[in-house]
Amino acid sequence: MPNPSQSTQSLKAEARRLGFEVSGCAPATSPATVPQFQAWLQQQFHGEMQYMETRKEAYSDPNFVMEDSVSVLMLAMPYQTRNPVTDSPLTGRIARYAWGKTDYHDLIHRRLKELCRFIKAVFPKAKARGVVDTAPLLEREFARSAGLGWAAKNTMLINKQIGSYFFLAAVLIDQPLQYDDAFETFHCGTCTACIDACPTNAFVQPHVLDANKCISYLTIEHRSPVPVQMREKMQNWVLGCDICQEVCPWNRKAPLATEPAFEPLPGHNALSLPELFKLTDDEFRARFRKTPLWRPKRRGILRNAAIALGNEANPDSIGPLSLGIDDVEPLVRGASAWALRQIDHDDGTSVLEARKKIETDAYVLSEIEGRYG
Ligand code: B12
Ligand code: SF4
Ligand code: SF4
Repeated sequence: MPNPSQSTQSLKAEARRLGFEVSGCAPATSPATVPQFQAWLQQQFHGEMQYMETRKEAYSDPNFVMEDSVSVLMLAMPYQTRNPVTDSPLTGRIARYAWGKTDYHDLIHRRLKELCRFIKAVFPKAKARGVVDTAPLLEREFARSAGLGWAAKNTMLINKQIGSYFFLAAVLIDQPLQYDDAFETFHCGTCTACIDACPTNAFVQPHVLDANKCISYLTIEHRSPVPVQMREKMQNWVLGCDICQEVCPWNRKAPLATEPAFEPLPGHNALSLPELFKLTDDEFRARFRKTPLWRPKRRGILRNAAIALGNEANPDSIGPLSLGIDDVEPLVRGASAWALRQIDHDDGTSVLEARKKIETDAYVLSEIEGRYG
Protein backbone atom coordinates (compact mmCIF):
# COMPACT_ATOMS: atom_id res chain seq x y z
CA MET A 1 0.00 0.00 0.00
CA PRO A 2 1.67 3.29 -1.03
CA ASN A 3 2.12 5.92 1.68
CA PRO A 4 -0.67 8.59 1.22
CA SER A 5 1.65 11.49 1.94
CA GLN A 6 4.33 10.44 -0.55
CA SER A 7 1.86 9.39 -3.22
CA THR A 8 -0.08 12.67 -2.87
CA GLN A 9 3.11 14.64 -3.34
CA SER A 10 4.02 12.67 -6.45
CA LEU A 11 0.49 13.12 -7.90
CA LYS A 12 0.67 16.87 -7.31
CA ALA A 13 4.11 17.06 -8.91
CA GLU A 14 2.83 15.19 -11.98
CA ALA A 15 -0.26 17.43 -12.12
CA ARG A 16 2.02 20.46 -12.10
CA ARG A 17 4.11 19.01 -14.93
CA LEU A 18 0.87 18.64 -16.91
CA GLY A 19 0.02 22.35 -16.49
CA PHE A 20 -2.18 22.23 -13.38
CA GLU A 21 -0.18 24.81 -11.50
CA VAL A 22 -2.15 24.63 -8.27
CA SER A 23 -3.66 21.49 -6.76
CA GLY A 24 -5.16 20.26 -3.51
CA CYS A 25 -6.87 17.21 -2.09
CA ALA A 26 -10.16 16.80 -0.28
CA PRO A 27 -12.18 13.82 0.89
CA ALA A 28 -14.89 12.79 -1.58
CA THR A 29 -17.77 13.57 0.76
CA SER A 30 -21.01 15.42 0.15
CA PRO A 31 -20.23 19.11 -0.52
CA ALA A 32 -21.34 21.56 2.19
CA THR A 33 -23.09 23.88 -0.30
CA VAL A 34 -25.58 21.35 -1.71
CA PRO A 35 -28.48 23.25 0.00
CA GLN A 36 -27.42 26.53 -1.69
CA PHE A 37 -27.16 24.71 -5.01
CA GLN A 38 -30.64 23.16 -4.60
CA ALA A 39 -32.07 26.59 -3.70
CA TRP A 40 -30.43 28.02 -6.83
CA LEU A 41 -32.13 25.41 -8.99
CA GLN A 42 -35.42 25.91 -7.19
CA GLN A 43 -35.38 29.56 -8.17
CA GLN A 44 -34.80 28.60 -11.81
CA PHE A 45 -31.48 30.50 -11.88
CA HIS A 46 -30.10 27.79 -14.19
CA GLY A 47 -32.35 28.91 -17.09
CA GLU A 48 -32.30 26.44 -19.99
CA MET A 49 -29.41 24.37 -18.52
CA GLN A 50 -31.83 21.50 -17.96
CA TYR A 51 -29.02 18.98 -17.48
CA MET A 52 -28.37 20.54 -14.05
CA GLU A 53 -31.95 20.04 -12.91
CA THR A 54 -32.09 16.50 -14.33
CA ARG A 55 -29.02 15.42 -12.39
CA LYS A 56 -29.64 17.45 -9.24
CA GLU A 57 -29.46 14.42 -6.88
CA ALA A 58 -26.08 13.45 -8.26
CA TYR A 59 -24.45 16.71 -7.08
CA SER A 60 -24.89 15.63 -3.46
CA ASP A 61 -22.51 12.68 -3.70
CA PRO A 62 -19.32 12.25 -5.76
CA ASN A 63 -20.09 8.52 -5.88
CA PHE A 64 -22.58 9.35 -8.61
CA VAL A 65 -19.65 10.55 -10.70
CA MET A 66 -17.44 7.59 -9.79
CA GLU A 67 -18.46 4.72 -7.55
CA ASP A 68 -16.22 4.07 -4.54
CA SER A 69 -14.73 7.59 -4.62
CA VAL A 70 -12.60 8.25 -1.55
CA SER A 71 -10.61 11.36 -2.49
CA VAL A 72 -10.82 14.26 -4.92
CA LEU A 73 -7.72 15.86 -6.35
CA MET A 74 -8.71 19.38 -7.41
CA LEU A 75 -6.64 21.06 -10.12
CA ALA A 76 -6.33 24.61 -11.43
CA MET A 77 -4.89 25.53 -14.85
CA PRO A 78 -4.36 29.29 -15.39
CA TYR A 79 -5.30 30.69 -18.81
CA GLN A 80 -4.53 34.40 -18.63
CA THR A 81 -2.52 35.59 -21.65
CA ARG A 82 -1.44 38.97 -22.98
CA ASN A 83 -4.42 41.02 -24.11
CA PRO A 84 -4.89 41.29 -27.88
CA VAL A 85 -8.00 43.51 -27.74
CA THR A 86 -8.21 46.11 -30.43
CA ASP A 87 -11.07 48.52 -30.28
CA SER A 88 -12.36 48.74 -33.82
CA PRO A 89 -15.85 49.10 -35.31
CA LEU A 90 -18.01 46.07 -36.13
CA THR A 91 -16.12 43.70 -33.87
CA GLY A 92 -17.27 41.45 -31.07
CA ARG A 93 -15.62 40.58 -27.77
CA ILE A 94 -14.81 37.04 -26.72
CA ALA A 95 -14.17 36.01 -23.12
CA ARG A 96 -10.52 35.51 -22.29
CA TYR A 97 -10.83 31.77 -21.69
CA ALA A 98 -11.75 31.30 -25.35
CA TRP A 99 -9.04 33.25 -27.17
CA GLY A 100 -6.85 30.23 -27.94
CA LYS A 101 -6.98 27.62 -30.68
CA THR A 102 -8.26 24.73 -28.55
CA ASP A 103 -11.42 24.11 -26.59
CA TYR A 104 -10.22 23.78 -22.99
CA HIS A 105 -12.34 20.66 -22.44
CA ASP A 106 -10.34 18.79 -25.11
CA LEU A 107 -6.97 19.94 -23.79
CA ILE A 108 -7.79 19.24 -20.13
CA HIS A 109 -9.33 15.84 -20.89
CA ARG A 110 -6.10 14.79 -22.59
CA ARG A 111 -4.06 15.94 -19.58
CA LEU A 112 -6.43 14.21 -17.15
CA LYS A 113 -6.03 10.95 -19.05
CA GLU A 114 -2.27 11.25 -18.68
CA LEU A 115 -2.66 11.98 -15.00
CA CYS A 116 -4.92 8.94 -14.54
CA ARG A 117 -2.29 6.75 -16.24
CA PHE A 118 0.27 8.08 -13.76
CA ILE A 119 -2.11 7.36 -10.87
CA LYS A 120 -2.41 3.75 -12.03
CA ALA A 121 1.35 3.49 -11.92
CA VAL A 122 1.49 4.83 -8.35
CA PHE A 123 -1.53 2.84 -7.14
CA PRO A 124 -1.65 -0.24 -9.39
CA LYS A 125 -5.15 -1.28 -8.22
CA ALA A 126 -6.64 2.21 -8.13
CA LYS A 127 -9.72 3.43 -9.91
CA ALA A 128 -9.57 7.06 -11.00
CA ARG A 129 -11.72 9.34 -13.16
CA GLY A 130 -10.84 12.81 -14.37
CA VAL A 131 -13.64 15.31 -15.03
CA VAL A 132 -13.88 18.89 -16.19
CA ASP A 133 -17.00 21.01 -16.24
CA THR A 134 -19.65 18.56 -17.40
CA ALA A 135 -19.94 16.04 -14.53
CA PRO A 136 -22.45 16.71 -11.72
CA LEU A 137 -19.77 17.98 -9.35
CA LEU A 138 -19.69 21.37 -7.60
CA GLU A 139 -16.14 22.04 -8.73
CA ARG A 140 -15.75 25.40 -7.00
CA GLU A 141 -16.89 24.02 -3.65
CA PHE A 142 -14.57 20.99 -3.93
CA ALA A 143 -11.74 23.33 -4.87
CA ARG A 144 -12.46 25.42 -1.77
CA SER A 145 -12.45 22.26 0.38
CA ALA A 146 -9.13 21.30 -1.18
CA GLY A 147 -7.63 24.66 -0.14
CA LEU A 148 -7.44 26.28 -3.60
CA GLY A 149 -9.25 29.52 -2.75
CA TRP A 150 -12.49 31.16 -1.67
CA ALA A 151 -15.94 31.38 -3.27
CA ALA A 152 -16.01 35.10 -4.05
CA LYS A 153 -18.89 37.54 -4.36
CA ASN A 154 -18.81 37.14 -8.15
CA THR A 155 -19.16 33.36 -7.53
CA MET A 156 -15.69 32.73 -8.98
CA LEU A 157 -13.19 30.69 -7.04
CA ILE A 158 -10.29 33.06 -6.39
CA ASN A 159 -6.78 32.01 -5.48
CA LYS A 160 -4.55 34.57 -3.77
CA GLN A 161 -1.62 33.87 -6.11
CA ILE A 162 -3.30 33.29 -9.49
CA GLY A 163 -6.56 35.28 -9.21
CA SER A 164 -9.60 33.76 -10.94
CA TYR A 165 -8.52 33.29 -14.57
CA PHE A 166 -8.07 29.54 -14.33
CA PHE A 167 -9.96 26.38 -15.23
CA LEU A 168 -10.83 23.82 -12.61
CA ALA A 169 -10.71 20.06 -13.07
CA ALA A 170 -11.07 17.13 -10.69
CA VAL A 171 -9.76 13.60 -10.38
CA LEU A 172 -11.82 11.21 -8.27
CA ILE A 173 -9.81 8.37 -6.77
CA ASP A 174 -10.83 5.33 -4.72
CA GLN A 175 -7.73 5.70 -2.49
CA PRO A 176 -6.97 7.82 0.58
CA LEU A 177 -4.70 10.80 -0.06
CA GLN A 178 -3.19 13.38 2.25
CA TYR A 179 -5.86 16.08 2.50
CA ASP A 180 -5.24 19.82 2.43
CA ASP A 181 -6.92 22.21 4.83
CA ALA A 182 -10.12 23.66 3.39
CA PHE A 183 -9.91 27.37 2.54
CA GLU A 184 -11.95 28.98 5.32
CA THR A 185 -11.02 32.65 5.05
CA PHE A 186 -12.66 35.19 2.77
CA HIS A 187 -10.83 37.98 0.94
CA CYS A 188 -13.43 40.10 -0.82
CA GLY A 189 -13.76 42.39 2.21
CA THR A 190 -16.07 45.33 1.59
CA CYS A 191 -15.36 45.37 -2.16
CA THR A 192 -18.39 45.14 -4.47
CA ALA A 193 -16.67 46.04 -7.78
CA CYS A 194 -17.95 42.95 -9.62
CA ILE A 195 -21.54 43.42 -8.51
CA ASP A 196 -21.48 47.12 -9.44
CA ALA A 197 -19.88 46.48 -12.85
CA CYS A 198 -22.16 43.70 -14.10
CA PRO A 199 -24.07 45.30 -16.99
CA THR A 200 -27.11 43.06 -16.55
CA ASN A 201 -27.39 43.09 -12.74
CA ALA A 202 -27.04 39.31 -12.81
CA PHE A 203 -26.09 39.03 -9.13
CA VAL A 204 -29.29 38.75 -7.10
CA GLN A 205 -27.06 39.09 -4.04
CA PRO A 206 -23.35 38.55 -3.41
CA HIS A 207 -22.43 34.90 -4.26
CA VAL A 208 -25.66 34.23 -6.13
CA LEU A 209 -25.85 34.59 -9.89
CA ASP A 210 -29.05 34.40 -11.91
CA ALA A 211 -27.70 32.74 -15.04
CA ASN A 212 -30.74 33.92 -17.04
CA LYS A 213 -29.27 37.42 -16.83
CA CYS A 214 -25.61 36.53 -17.34
CA ILE A 215 -24.08 37.39 -20.72
CA SER A 216 -21.94 34.27 -20.50
CA TYR A 217 -25.07 32.12 -20.25
CA LEU A 218 -26.98 34.10 -22.89
CA THR A 219 -24.18 33.90 -25.46
CA ILE A 220 -23.11 30.26 -24.86
CA GLU A 221 -25.74 28.14 -23.15
CA HIS A 222 -29.05 29.77 -24.07
CA ARG A 223 -30.09 28.23 -27.38
CA SER A 224 -33.34 30.13 -28.10
CA PRO A 225 -33.78 33.78 -29.07
CA VAL A 226 -32.25 36.10 -26.45
CA PRO A 227 -35.02 37.83 -24.44
CA VAL A 228 -35.48 41.26 -25.97
CA GLN A 229 -34.88 43.14 -22.71
CA MET A 230 -31.42 41.55 -22.37
CA ARG A 231 -30.09 42.32 -25.85
CA GLU A 232 -28.93 45.88 -25.36
CA LYS A 233 -27.14 44.91 -22.13
CA MET A 234 -25.08 42.30 -23.96
CA GLN A 235 -23.04 45.11 -25.55
CA ASN A 236 -20.73 43.48 -28.11
CA TRP A 237 -19.98 40.22 -26.29
CA VAL A 238 -20.33 37.30 -28.71
CA LEU A 239 -18.96 34.49 -26.51
CA GLY A 240 -18.88 34.69 -22.72
CA CYS A 241 -18.20 37.77 -20.62
CA ASP A 242 -15.31 38.78 -18.36
CA ILE A 243 -16.50 42.02 -16.80
CA CYS A 244 -16.92 40.70 -13.23
CA GLN A 245 -13.36 39.32 -13.37
CA GLU A 246 -11.77 42.26 -15.20
CA VAL A 247 -12.71 44.60 -12.37
CA CYS A 248 -11.55 42.26 -9.61
CA PRO A 249 -8.46 43.53 -7.77
CA TRP A 250 -7.26 39.94 -7.29
CA ASN A 251 -6.69 39.64 -11.04
CA ARG A 252 -4.40 42.68 -11.28
CA LYS A 253 -1.23 40.80 -10.50
CA ALA A 254 -2.26 37.36 -11.71
CA PRO A 255 0.56 35.66 -13.65
CA LEU A 256 0.35 34.81 -17.35
CA ALA A 257 -0.40 31.22 -18.36
CA THR A 258 2.46 29.00 -19.47
CA GLU A 259 0.27 26.79 -21.69
CA PRO A 260 0.95 27.67 -25.36
CA ALA A 261 -2.52 26.45 -26.48
CA PHE A 262 -4.07 29.43 -24.67
CA GLU A 263 -2.13 32.01 -26.70
CA PRO A 264 -4.69 34.22 -28.51
CA LEU A 265 -5.46 33.22 -32.08
CA PRO A 266 -5.04 36.19 -34.42
CA GLY A 267 -8.43 37.74 -35.14
CA HIS A 268 -10.24 36.00 -32.28
CA ASN A 269 -10.46 38.99 -30.00
CA ALA A 270 -11.81 41.26 -31.13
CA LEU A 271 -13.62 39.18 -33.75
CA SER A 272 -14.61 40.85 -37.01
CA LEU A 273 -18.38 40.34 -37.23
CA PRO A 274 -19.36 41.16 -40.86
CA GLU A 275 -17.22 38.37 -42.30
CA LEU A 276 -18.97 35.74 -40.16
CA PHE A 277 -22.14 36.25 -42.18
CA LYS A 278 -20.28 35.54 -45.42
CA LEU A 279 -18.93 32.14 -44.34
CA THR A 280 -20.70 29.04 -45.65
CA ASP A 281 -21.50 26.25 -43.21
CA ASP A 282 -18.37 24.35 -44.29
CA GLU A 283 -16.17 27.43 -44.05
CA PHE A 284 -17.51 28.21 -40.59
CA ARG A 285 -16.84 24.63 -39.48
CA ALA A 286 -13.31 24.68 -40.93
CA ARG A 287 -12.47 27.92 -39.12
CA PHE A 288 -14.03 27.23 -35.72
CA ARG A 289 -14.54 23.45 -35.32
CA LYS A 290 -11.63 22.92 -32.92
CA THR A 291 -11.93 26.25 -31.12
CA PRO A 292 -14.05 27.28 -28.12
CA LEU A 293 -16.30 29.23 -30.51
CA TRP A 294 -17.79 25.98 -31.75
CA ARG A 295 -19.81 25.37 -28.57
CA PRO A 296 -22.77 27.68 -29.40
CA LYS A 297 -22.48 26.47 -33.01
CA ARG A 298 -22.76 28.68 -36.09
CA ARG A 299 -26.37 29.63 -35.33
CA GLY A 300 -25.53 30.79 -31.80
CA ILE A 301 -22.48 32.80 -32.85
CA LEU A 302 -24.39 34.50 -35.70
CA ARG A 303 -27.30 35.29 -33.35
CA ASN A 304 -24.85 36.91 -30.93
CA ALA A 305 -23.00 38.72 -33.73
CA ALA A 306 -26.28 40.17 -35.03
CA ILE A 307 -27.17 41.43 -31.54
CA ALA A 308 -23.71 43.01 -31.16
CA LEU A 309 -24.11 44.75 -34.54
CA GLY A 310 -27.60 45.92 -33.56
CA ASN A 311 -26.16 47.43 -30.39
CA GLU A 312 -23.48 49.28 -32.36
CA ALA A 313 -26.17 50.51 -34.80
CA ASN A 314 -23.65 51.31 -37.49
CA PRO A 315 -25.18 51.50 -41.02
CA ASP A 316 -22.05 49.72 -42.35
CA SER A 317 -23.47 46.48 -40.95
CA ILE A 318 -26.65 46.57 -43.07
CA GLY A 319 -24.84 44.50 -45.76
CA PRO A 320 -23.87 41.60 -43.45
CA LEU A 321 -27.23 41.73 -41.66
CA SER A 322 -29.06 41.47 -44.98
CA LEU A 323 -27.26 38.13 -45.41
CA GLY A 324 -28.28 37.21 -41.85
CA ILE A 325 -31.94 37.94 -42.49
CA ASP A 326 -31.90 35.41 -45.37
CA ASP A 327 -30.07 32.73 -43.34
CA VAL A 328 -31.45 29.17 -43.19
CA GLU A 329 -31.71 29.39 -39.38
CA PRO A 330 -34.76 31.27 -38.01
CA LEU A 331 -32.65 32.15 -34.92
CA VAL A 332 -30.20 34.08 -37.11
CA ARG A 333 -32.93 35.67 -39.25
CA GLY A 334 -34.77 36.87 -36.13
CA ALA A 335 -31.69 38.40 -34.48
CA SER A 336 -30.69 40.05 -37.78
CA ALA A 337 -34.17 41.55 -38.11
CA TRP A 338 -33.92 42.97 -34.59
CA ALA A 339 -30.48 44.40 -35.37
CA LEU A 340 -31.69 46.06 -38.59
CA ARG A 341 -34.49 47.65 -36.63
CA GLN A 342 -31.98 49.09 -34.15
CA ILE A 343 -29.98 50.67 -36.99
CA ASP A 344 -33.15 52.39 -38.17
CA HIS A 345 -31.90 53.35 -41.64
CA ASP A 346 -33.87 53.42 -44.93
CA ASP A 347 -31.65 50.74 -46.49
CA GLY A 348 -32.24 48.46 -43.50
CA THR A 349 -35.99 49.11 -43.60
CA SER A 350 -36.09 48.06 -47.28
CA VAL A 351 -34.28 44.82 -46.38
CA LEU A 352 -36.82 44.14 -43.61
CA GLU A 353 -39.77 44.81 -45.93
CA ALA A 354 -38.39 42.56 -48.66
CA ARG A 355 -37.94 39.70 -46.18
CA LYS A 356 -41.39 40.21 -44.69
CA LYS A 357 -42.96 39.40 -48.07
CA ILE A 358 -41.44 35.93 -48.20
CA GLU A 359 -40.96 35.03 -44.51
CA THR A 360 -43.12 32.15 -43.24
CA ASP A 361 -41.71 31.63 -39.74
CA ALA A 362 -43.96 33.19 -37.06
CA TYR A 363 -41.06 33.98 -34.73
CA VAL A 364 -39.05 35.76 -37.44
CA LEU A 365 -42.12 37.72 -38.54
CA SER A 366 -42.59 38.93 -34.96
CA GLU A 367 -38.98 40.18 -34.93
CA ILE A 368 -39.41 41.92 -38.32
CA GLU A 369 -42.52 43.67 -37.06
CA GLY A 370 -41.15 44.34 -33.55
CA ARG A 371 -43.98 42.48 -31.83
CA TYR A 372 -42.94 41.20 -28.41
CA GLY A 373 -45.58 39.49 -26.29
C1 B12 B 1 -23.26 26.29 -14.89
C2 B12 B 1 -21.95 27.02 -15.03
C3 B12 B 1 -21.96 28.33 -15.48
C4 B12 B 1 -23.26 29.13 -15.60
C5 B12 B 1 -23.69 29.59 -14.18
C6 B12 B 1 -22.53 30.21 -13.39
C7 B12 B 1 -22.74 30.25 -11.89
N1 B12 B 1 -22.11 31.22 -11.25
O1 B12 B 1 -23.41 29.39 -11.34
C8 B12 B 1 -22.80 30.27 -16.57
C9 B12 B 1 -23.08 29.84 -18.00
C10 B12 B 1 -23.45 31.64 -16.33
C11 B12 B 1 -21.30 30.28 -16.33
C12 B12 B 1 -20.51 31.38 -16.58
C13 B12 B 1 -19.14 31.38 -16.39
N2 B12 B 1 -18.35 30.32 -16.10
CO1 B12 B 1 -19.05 28.58 -15.62
N3 B12 B 1 -19.58 26.89 -14.95
C14 B12 B 1 -20.73 26.36 -14.71
C15 B12 B 1 -20.57 24.96 -14.11
C16 B12 B 1 -20.79 23.92 -15.22
C17 B12 B 1 -21.48 24.68 -12.92
C18 B12 B 1 -21.50 25.82 -11.87
C19 B12 B 1 -22.58 25.61 -10.84
O2 B12 B 1 -22.71 24.52 -10.31
N4 B12 B 1 -23.35 26.65 -10.58
C20 B12 B 1 -24.38 26.60 -9.57
C21 B12 B 1 -24.05 27.61 -8.49
C22 B12 B 1 -25.15 27.59 -7.42
O3 B12 B 1 -22.86 27.15 -7.91
P1 B12 B 1 -21.58 28.10 -7.70
O4 B12 B 1 -21.60 29.22 -8.64
O5 B12 B 1 -20.38 27.24 -7.66
O6 B12 B 1 -21.94 28.70 -6.27
C23 B12 B 1 -21.50 28.13 -5.07
C24 B12 B 1 -21.08 29.22 -4.09
O7 B12 B 1 -21.46 30.48 -4.57
C25 B12 B 1 -21.77 28.81 -2.83
N5 B12 B 1 -22.63 29.81 -2.26
C26 B12 B 1 -23.93 30.00 -2.46
N6 B12 B 1 -24.38 30.98 -1.67
C27 B12 B 1 -23.34 31.40 -0.94
C28 B12 B 1 -23.24 32.38 0.02
C29 B12 B 1 -22.00 32.62 0.62
C30 B12 B 1 -21.93 33.64 1.69
C31 B12 B 1 -20.86 31.87 0.22
C32 B12 B 1 -19.52 32.13 0.83
C33 B12 B 1 -20.98 30.88 -0.77
C34 B12 B 1 -22.21 30.66 -1.32
O8 B12 B 1 -22.58 27.67 -3.06
C35 B12 B 1 -22.71 27.43 -4.45
C36 B12 B 1 -22.75 25.92 -4.70
O9 B12 B 1 -21.51 25.33 -4.42
C37 B12 B 1 -19.07 25.01 -13.63
C38 B12 B 1 -18.32 23.66 -13.69
C39 B12 B 1 -18.72 22.77 -12.53
N7 B12 B 1 -19.06 21.55 -12.81
O10 B12 B 1 -18.71 23.21 -11.38
C40 B12 B 1 -18.44 26.06 -14.58
C41 B12 B 1 -17.38 27.00 -13.99
C42 B12 B 1 -17.88 27.46 -12.65
N8 B12 B 1 -17.38 28.12 -14.92
C43 B12 B 1 -16.21 28.65 -15.10
C44 B12 B 1 -15.97 29.81 -15.89
C45 B12 B 1 -14.52 30.08 -16.27
C46 B12 B 1 -17.02 30.65 -16.26
C47 B12 B 1 -16.93 32.06 -16.88
C48 B12 B 1 -15.79 32.90 -16.32
C49 B12 B 1 -16.81 31.95 -18.43
C50 B12 B 1 -16.85 33.31 -19.14
N9 B12 B 1 -15.78 34.08 -19.13
O11 B12 B 1 -17.83 33.65 -19.74
C51 B12 B 1 -18.33 32.64 -16.50
C52 B12 B 1 -18.30 33.35 -15.12
C53 B12 B 1 -19.62 33.89 -14.69
C54 B12 B 1 -19.73 33.91 -13.16
N10 B12 B 1 -19.53 35.04 -12.52
O12 B12 B 1 -19.93 32.81 -12.58
C55 B12 B 1 -15.13 27.93 -14.28
C56 B12 B 1 -14.80 28.75 -13.04
C57 B12 B 1 -13.36 28.72 -12.58
C58 B12 B 1 -13.20 29.58 -11.33
N11 B12 B 1 -12.04 30.14 -11.13
O13 B12 B 1 -14.12 29.73 -10.52
C59 B12 B 1 -15.87 26.54 -13.99
C60 B12 B 1 -15.48 25.87 -12.68
C61 B12 B 1 -15.58 25.63 -15.20
C62 B12 B 1 -14.19 24.98 -15.13
N12 B12 B 1 -14.16 23.67 -15.08
O14 B12 B 1 -13.18 25.63 -15.10
N13 B12 B 1 -20.87 29.09 -15.83
S1 SF4 C 1 -20.00 37.27 -16.62
FE1 SF4 C 1 -20.69 39.36 -17.20
S2 SF4 C 1 -22.93 39.28 -17.23
FE2 SF4 C 1 -22.20 37.44 -16.15
S3 SF4 C 1 -22.21 38.02 -14.01
FE3 SF4 C 1 -20.17 38.49 -14.74
S4 SF4 C 1 -20.27 40.65 -15.42
FE4 SF4 C 1 -22.38 39.92 -15.18
S1 SF4 D 1 -14.40 42.32 -7.43
FE1 SF4 D 1 -14.25 42.57 -5.20
S2 SF4 D 1 -16.13 41.62 -4.39
FE2 SF4 D 1 -15.92 40.95 -6.50
S3 SF4 D 1 -14.86 39.01 -6.38
FE3 SF4 D 1 -13.26 40.55 -6.65
S4 SF4 D 1 -12.65 41.13 -4.55
FE4 SF4 D 1 -14.59 40.01 -4.39
